[in-house]
Amino acid sequence: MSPPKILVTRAVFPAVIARLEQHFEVESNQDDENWSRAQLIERLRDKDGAFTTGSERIDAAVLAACPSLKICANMAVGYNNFDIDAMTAAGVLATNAPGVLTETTADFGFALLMAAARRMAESEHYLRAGKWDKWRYDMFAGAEVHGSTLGILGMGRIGQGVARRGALGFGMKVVYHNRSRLDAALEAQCQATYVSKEELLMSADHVVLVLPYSHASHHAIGAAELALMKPTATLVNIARGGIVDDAALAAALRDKRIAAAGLDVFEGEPRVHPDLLSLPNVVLTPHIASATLPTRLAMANLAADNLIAFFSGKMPLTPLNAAQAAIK
Ligand code: 8YV
Repeated sequence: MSPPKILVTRAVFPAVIARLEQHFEVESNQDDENWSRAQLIERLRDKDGAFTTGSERIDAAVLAACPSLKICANMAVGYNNFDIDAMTAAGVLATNAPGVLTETTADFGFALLMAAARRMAESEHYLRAGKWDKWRYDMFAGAEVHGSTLGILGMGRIGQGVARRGALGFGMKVVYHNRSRLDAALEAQCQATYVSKEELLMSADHVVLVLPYSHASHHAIGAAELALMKPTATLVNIARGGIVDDAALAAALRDKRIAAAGLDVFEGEPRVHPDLLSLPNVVLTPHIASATLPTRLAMANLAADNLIAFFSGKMPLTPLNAAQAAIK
C-alpha cells in the first residue's frame, strides 16, 4: 500500500520533514513561497493530511475541494485559522500544538510588558539616534512593574504562566478574567484573583491579553475598554490580532489615554496599522512570542506526532474535534 500523502504548507525544520518522510509521501514548501488560496487548494486536493501553521485558512471551501483530506495538524496552539465546525462536518480531524510553547510564550509576554512599561525600545532608539547627551532625573521614567497590579485577560496555560511570573517573580498582585473561573487550587498556584473584565481594566497597571481569537473576542479591547484603563497603564497583546482594535489603540496611545503597549500580533498581519508604526510608546514585534528554536522544534514535532499517530490508527496527542467528528 502506498503511504498517505501529506502537504507541509510552510517551510519547517528539515529534521521534521525527514521524520515525516519516513511515514508519508511528503510535498513541502521549503522555499516558503506565499501560496495563494487557489495554490494551496491545488496542492492539497489529492492529499490525505496537512501540516499547517496559523497562516493557512482551512474552511468549507478548501474542504469541499479536498475530499481525501482527513487531518490538519496545526503547528500552533491557536487555531482560529481552522473552521472547526466545517472540519467536523467534513469528517476532518483538527489538531493543535498546545503545552510545548507555554513557558516560552509567557516569557515573551513578560518581556514585552517590561519593555513597554520601562520604555526600553523608545530609549534605545533615542540612544542610537545619538540624542543622549546628558543624564536627567526623569529621562524615560516609566511605570513600576514589581509590586504593581497585573491584569490577565484569558487564563489558559499561557495566562497562568504570565501570572506565575508576575506573582512569584515580581511580587505583583494578579487579577484575571476568563470565560470560566479557575479551580481554587490553580488560582492559589497562580496567586490570582478572579474579577470582572471591567474591574480588571480599571484596576490593572499592566494588562496582558492571552485569550483565543473568535467572533466573541473580536475587538474585545476597543475604544470603550481602553477608556476604562488607567492613563499610566500598559497593554500587552501576545494572543491574536483582531482581539485589539488597533486603530483605537493607536489613538489611545497617541493621546496618552494609556501610557504604553507591547504588541506581538496585529489585525491583518504581517501588515501593521500605520499609526502604530509612528508612535514611540509602543513596542512592536513580528509574532515571535513562541520563537525559540527548541520551542518551535517541539511545536513542529508535536504536529508531526499528531499526523503519525493518526495514520497509524491511534488517537493524536492533541485533537480538537475528535469527540464530535465522524473522522473519515
Ligand atoms: C505560532 C502562535 O508561531 O501557537 C500559536 O498560536 O501564535 C505562534 O506560536 C504561529 O501561530 C505560527 O504557527
